Amino acid sequence: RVDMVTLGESMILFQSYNQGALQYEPLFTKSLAGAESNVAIGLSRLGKKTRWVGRLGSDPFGDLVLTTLSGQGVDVSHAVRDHEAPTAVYFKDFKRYGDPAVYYYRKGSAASRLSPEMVDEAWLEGAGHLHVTGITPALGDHTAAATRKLMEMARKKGLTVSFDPNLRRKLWSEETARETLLSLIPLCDIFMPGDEEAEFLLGKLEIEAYGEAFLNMGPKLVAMKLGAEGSIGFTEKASVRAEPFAVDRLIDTVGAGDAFASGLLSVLLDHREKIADGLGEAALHEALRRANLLGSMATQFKGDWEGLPTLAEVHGILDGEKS
Ligand code: KDG
Repeated sequence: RVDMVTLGESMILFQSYNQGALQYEPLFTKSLAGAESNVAIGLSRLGKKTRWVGRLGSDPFGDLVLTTLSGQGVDVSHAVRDHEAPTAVYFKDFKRYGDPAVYYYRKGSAASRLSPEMVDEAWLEGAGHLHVTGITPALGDHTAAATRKLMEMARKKGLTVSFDPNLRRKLWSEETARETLLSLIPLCDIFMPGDEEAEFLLGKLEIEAYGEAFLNMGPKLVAMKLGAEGSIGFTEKASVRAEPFAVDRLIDTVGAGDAFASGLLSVLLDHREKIADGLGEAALHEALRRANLLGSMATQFKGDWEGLPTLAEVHGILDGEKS
């Protein structure tokens, strides 16, 4: 049994060793990145069985993606190797104040060649939940169509589906991004935008109005990330706010949203059958708190996922709070 399956592009990430300006840094560390595989790793550390599906080049970087993910307990048996296109790479630049800048080298990558005909029902075999992001549809019309097909397939097979818009402005035009992301919302049960993404999609509204508007599009649960304000969850029955966790040393914000998704799903997947009828307030609050905790932990370590906790660590922190 697989708790969650996800589809996306995973890349090799190069980060400057000294966290200096990219152009002058002589040393780089090499790791794995990719929003969806970040979520798979996060959930796996929290004790869930996860599967990552994606296309990789037949190159050493593709090998590294597979060995890293399987080392983190993620099932990669459905990953596909492309013999003509490479695994993508990307660089993080820590020079700027605030969020690191990212530079992608991913045009024409193996993952960007995903098309609807390649989508395979076997990817969902034995799985209860599918998680997708707005990054895969940003790679091209054919990857958008493939994402849509997999979401529809999952729903038909009775899986629950979560969708994080992960808006990456560098990858596509504003109009295509808005139109495509909005068109995928009705295909998910759990929608998890950030406040800036909500504004991008619907214009400036009160936070509560975003919740109502997204619920009206079809999802049963909307979990909104509010940055330093924590998060808020909406269902037909309730709206619940969860306080943020302090960030003592802000190092790297990239991956925080994926950490949030892992924390949230780690609780929601234990209540999967209740999502359709509206999850209770206590479970929703627990999911949001854990999501906030993971989001804050991710920002305090270099790398997208290296700072993510195990379930024992989460219990240690959250139980410590109560005593
Ligand atoms: O959410 C983190 C991702 O942005 C990062 O891992 C790289 O998947 C990535 C992307 O496309 O930006």
